[in-house]
Amino acid sequence: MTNLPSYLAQTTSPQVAATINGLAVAAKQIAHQLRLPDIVLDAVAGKMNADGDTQKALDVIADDLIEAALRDVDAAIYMSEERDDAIVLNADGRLIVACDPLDGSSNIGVNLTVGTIFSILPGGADAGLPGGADAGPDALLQAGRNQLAAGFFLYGPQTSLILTTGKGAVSFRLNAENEFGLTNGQVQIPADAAEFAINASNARHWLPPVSSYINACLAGTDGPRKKNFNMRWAGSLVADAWRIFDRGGVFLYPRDKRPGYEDGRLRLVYEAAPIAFIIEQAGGRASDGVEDIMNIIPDALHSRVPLIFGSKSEVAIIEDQHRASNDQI
Ligand code: FDP
Repeated sequence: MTNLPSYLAQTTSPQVAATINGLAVAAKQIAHQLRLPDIVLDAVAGKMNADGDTQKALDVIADDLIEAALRDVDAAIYMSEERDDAIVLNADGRLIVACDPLDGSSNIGVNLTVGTIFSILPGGADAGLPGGADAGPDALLQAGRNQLAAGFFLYGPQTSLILTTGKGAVSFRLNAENEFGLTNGQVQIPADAAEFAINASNARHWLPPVSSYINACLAGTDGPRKKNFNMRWAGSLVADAWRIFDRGGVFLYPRDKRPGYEDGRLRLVYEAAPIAFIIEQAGGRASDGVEDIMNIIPDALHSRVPLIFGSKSEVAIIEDQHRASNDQI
């Protein structure tokens, strides 16, 4: 069976391969930490992260393990949900790595699936950008379209990885030899779907394009879509995304009328952009309702963005609702 290092050797540069192999080492350590028999899963670290979320002890452990793994490879800069600012790892490094070290961690106390999302961007002279300690906003705040690779590790009943190096999307599973082995052929998202994922408790705050899309789904065979839809919401982006990669569907975390949710909840650099790259490579789409997520240049490291992704035809219908609405996002 093809393992992760041999897949990477065939599909990407030695620097990107070494970085993903380094992240895989950190992911195995994180998976191990999560399974320690005496771990208190929802222990709080006592701090707020850059986004104002309460940091769990495991958020900090995951972040530290990733930083340590990246120091061993050719990464120039590390950006993390758990840190206010980017940190320079290697002044001569050529890559920028952005991570959500433990996505879904507000679910961790109830033993639900969490994961590590990563995005690898060009940095340093190779990209015609100032690297290392001189990296400025132009180097750090790049559109997702510039990504060299992206993926996420899933810590669920199995430890898995879904990955793109720009040559399609593939998945791996941690096997009995503690190696990530390639599972299937290319991951392909079905173009059509009849399953949606949204936090429906926010329905009263939604804007018209989202309300009309969801209402049409809820109306089932009696409504304009003339088919029944199922709903699933894990509340952990990585778990919801994995399901969509596996069997199709659409995910929405839209902007809404609540103060602080004008741009939704999810972060562009280390959540939406990497998911968008994998989705596109798997034949799906990711949009903020109007614009392709991959084309959006972040204003800041922790910028939020409305995120709608999944099966192509459903994302197209939601974009049509936005175009038809006077309440553009
Ligand atoms: P979490 O804060 O637990 O890390 O990344 C943010 C996130 O979870 C996503 O994984 C998840 O989809 C979303 O928040 C859930 O937000 P709501 O609680 O507002 O539904």
